[in-house]
Amino acid sequence: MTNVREHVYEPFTEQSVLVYLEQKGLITDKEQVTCKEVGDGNLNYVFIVKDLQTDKSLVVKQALPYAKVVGESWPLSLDRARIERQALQEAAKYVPSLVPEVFDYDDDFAVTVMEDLSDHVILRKGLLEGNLYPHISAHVGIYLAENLFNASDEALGPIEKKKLARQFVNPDLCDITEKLVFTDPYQNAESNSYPENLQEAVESLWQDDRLIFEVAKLKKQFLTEGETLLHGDLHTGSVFVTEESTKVIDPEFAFYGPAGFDIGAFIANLTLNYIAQQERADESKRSEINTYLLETIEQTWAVFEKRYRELLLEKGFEERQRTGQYADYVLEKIWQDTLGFAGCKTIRRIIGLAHVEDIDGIEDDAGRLQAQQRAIETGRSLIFNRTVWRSPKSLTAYLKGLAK
Ligand code: SR1
Ligand code: MG
Repeated sequence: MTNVREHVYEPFTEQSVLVYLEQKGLITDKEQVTCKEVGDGNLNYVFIVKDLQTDKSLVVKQALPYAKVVGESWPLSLDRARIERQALQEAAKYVPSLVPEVFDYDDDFAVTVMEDLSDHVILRKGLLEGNLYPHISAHVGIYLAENLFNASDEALGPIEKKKLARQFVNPDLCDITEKLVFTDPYQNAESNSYPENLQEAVESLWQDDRLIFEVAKLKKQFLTEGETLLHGDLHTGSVFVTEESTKVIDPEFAFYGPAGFDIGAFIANLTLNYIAQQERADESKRSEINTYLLETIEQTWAVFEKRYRELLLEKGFEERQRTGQYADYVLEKIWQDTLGFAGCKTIRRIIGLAHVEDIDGIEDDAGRLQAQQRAIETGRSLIFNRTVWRSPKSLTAYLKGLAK
């Protein structure tokens, strides 16, 4: 290939991405670089391009016009690349050290060129290898507080907030979440994916009218409550880590929604990891891992709550929003939503289309089934107890009861 047609989208190959980068002046000689497609996500291509002489590298992420995990039968708007890039740029205003730097982009090609984080590992993988990252709760707590506050009505005022919100209308990606998180796991849907030996537990969930009603309420919140700009898919696969550094990646699901959705997603994935570790971790390490995960859940909320309160009291748009009483009111709602959404996010990873390695990778059949059943039950408890469990201690006390 000698040329890439300007403004005409085409999915890149390891060869054509170099032609594109050369045309854009982002590399000087395509013969002097290596390129590898490494995307293992559900939706996009990710190329790592490395200059052989300087050893400098960058990432080229390109959206595909369909969901890679399903195939061309599930078309998806390419506009999500713009949304992801703008969400990264928004986050960089408040927490530049916690997101990858965007070097360049091209909306016609649905491409973002950004910092290569190959020296980091995906948090989910790191946790599954038994590694403990001491700064995760401090970093993710701050990421959540800064982003969720700074895009809200209380930070921006209603006019600027609406101007920002209209850039983040993301129907295709919201549709994925609406279906895969809030709808399909609660009915006999074609997209569901679970083992036969879970059929009884799944059917009992489908018959649980009280649960179905609570999830319908949470879905309505997701559909209608445009409180702030969300990451939209903040699981442990969307966080890159080293011992010292944390980078939150992949905000292609970004949209204006209820703040608790992001916090709930993160806590749900720590919860899934905790449940899985009871079956996976070496007995000699399990107690240390358990303590770490429970502390990380508690501390993520504590750091988020403290920083969010400070921001609201200091920068609230109206004087009456800069009071302890108002902060208590806002944070209580976010906490209840966090638990409810965490419950939905836990259940979807067992019954729905997209699973997590934490649970699916448990080798022992009986152990895996036990973890799947526990995850469903924990999800149910999170949803039902969202107004009863007043702090993370209630959740971690529940999880302690599942420890081996
Ligand atoms: C069709 S995409 C499946 C899932 O992958 C993403 O990470 C989101 O969680 C989505 O629901
Ligand atoms: Mg993703």
